[in-house]
Amino acid sequence: MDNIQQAYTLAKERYAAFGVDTDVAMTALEKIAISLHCWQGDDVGGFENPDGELTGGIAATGNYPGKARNADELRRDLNVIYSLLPGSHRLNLHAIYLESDTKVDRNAIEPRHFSGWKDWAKANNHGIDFNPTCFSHPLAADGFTLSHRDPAIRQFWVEHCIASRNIGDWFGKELGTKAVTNIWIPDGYKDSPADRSTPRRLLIESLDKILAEKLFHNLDAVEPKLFGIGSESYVTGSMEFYTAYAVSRRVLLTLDSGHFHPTETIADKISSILLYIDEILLHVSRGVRWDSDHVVTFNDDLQAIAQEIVRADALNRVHIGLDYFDASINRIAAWTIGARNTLRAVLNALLEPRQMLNQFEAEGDFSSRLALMEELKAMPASAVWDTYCQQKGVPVGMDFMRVVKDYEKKELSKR
Ligand code: RNT
Ligand code: ZN
Repeated sequence: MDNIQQAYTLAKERYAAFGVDTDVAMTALEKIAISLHCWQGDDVGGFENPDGELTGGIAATGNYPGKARNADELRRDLNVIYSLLPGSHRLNLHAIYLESDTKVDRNAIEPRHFSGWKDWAKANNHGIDFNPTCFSHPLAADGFTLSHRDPAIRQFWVEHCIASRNIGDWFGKELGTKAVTNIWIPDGYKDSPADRSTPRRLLIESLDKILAEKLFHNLDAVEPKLFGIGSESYVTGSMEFYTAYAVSRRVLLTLDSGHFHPTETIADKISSILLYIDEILLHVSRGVRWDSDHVVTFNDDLQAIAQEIVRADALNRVHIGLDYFDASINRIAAWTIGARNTLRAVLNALLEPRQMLNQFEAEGDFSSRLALMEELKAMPASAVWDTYCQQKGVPVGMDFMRVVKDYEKKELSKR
C-alpha cells in the first residue's frame, strides 16, 4: 500500500465515524462535469479579431507569455488541462472563438464556423456550452447592445443571439448533451441615469425576440451583474431584472460569483432561486476589489457554494461553469488550479455528515451544529481527493505543475 492509500484508509474510517461513506462521495463526484471557460486561454481575445480590444467593462491584465493564438493552439492547451482534471468535463465556448478564413460578422455566424470545435468535442467526449459575444465589437462601442436605444443596433444583437442559440442547439444535438447558451450583455451607464426603465423595457423586448423559437437541445440562461468598469452606476441586466425575467420566461439564471457587492456571496442565493427556477448556471469566479475575475481559490466562498448545491440536493440542477481570466501567470496553471479547486470543494461538500448536521439543527442544538461544522474543516478530505485523483489517473497534489511546466517549456515558450 502506498502513502496515498494508507492515508485514504485512515480518512475513510474517520468519515465513517460520522456516518459518511467516502466511496459514495467519490462516485457522486464522478458525475460532475465542470464547464471550462475557453477564454482563460487567450485573455478573452477570440479568433474573430485577436488583436482587437477587449471591451464591455471586463479586463484581462498581465502579459505572461504563451497565450493561444488560434483554435488549434487553444484546443491543444485544453487537452492538457483536461488531462489534469479527474473526471470528464465540458467546454464553455464564446461566439468569437469561431474558425473562418473570411470575415463573418456576428449576426451571420453558423454552426459550420464551429465544426472544428464540434469534431474535437466529439472525439474527446466533451459537452459544449455556448455564449453570444456582445462586447469587443464596434456596435457595442457605446456600451449598449440588446438595450440600445437605436433599433438597428438592437436588432443586430438580437440576430447575433438568435444565431448563437441555434449554434448551441446544434452542438447539443451533435454531441447528445444539451448546451447551455448564456446571454451576458455589458449594457449600462458610468454615471447615474435619468431613466432606468427604458433600457430595461427594451431588454425584455430583445430577449423575448431571441427566445421566441422553442429549441430542444439548448437551455437558455441570462446573467446579471451589479456593475462593470465603465458601468458603475447602472447595469440594465441587474439581478432583480434577470431573476424576474428567468422566473417569468422559465429560463435559467446565471449566478457569477464576481458580479455582486464585494460582501455579497452567491451561495445563499442558490436555495431560494431553485424554488422558482428549474436549473441554474454558475460562473464560479473570485472578485477582488474592482475585478470580478480572479482565479478561483479554495476559499470560504467557494466552499459555501459547493455546500449549498449539495445541501439543496441540487447537483443535477446546477450547471457549474468557471469564469475568470488571469494573464499574469501561466494560463494553463490558472485554468487547472481553479477547476481542481472547484472539484475539490464539491468533494468536500459531499463528505459532509448531512444527516448529523440536520439532526442537530432540527433538535435546536446549535452548539453541536457549530462544533461539528468547525471540526469538519480539519477533516482529512485531501486524502480522499488524492485517492480520487489517483483512481482517475491524473496527477496527485502539486504533480500537475510538473506537467504544466513541461508543456510551457515544450510549447508555450515557443509562441
Ligand atoms: C462578464 C461576465 C461574462 C464574461 C464572459 C466572458 O462580467 O461574467 O460571463 O466574463 O462571458
Ligand atoms: Zn460570468
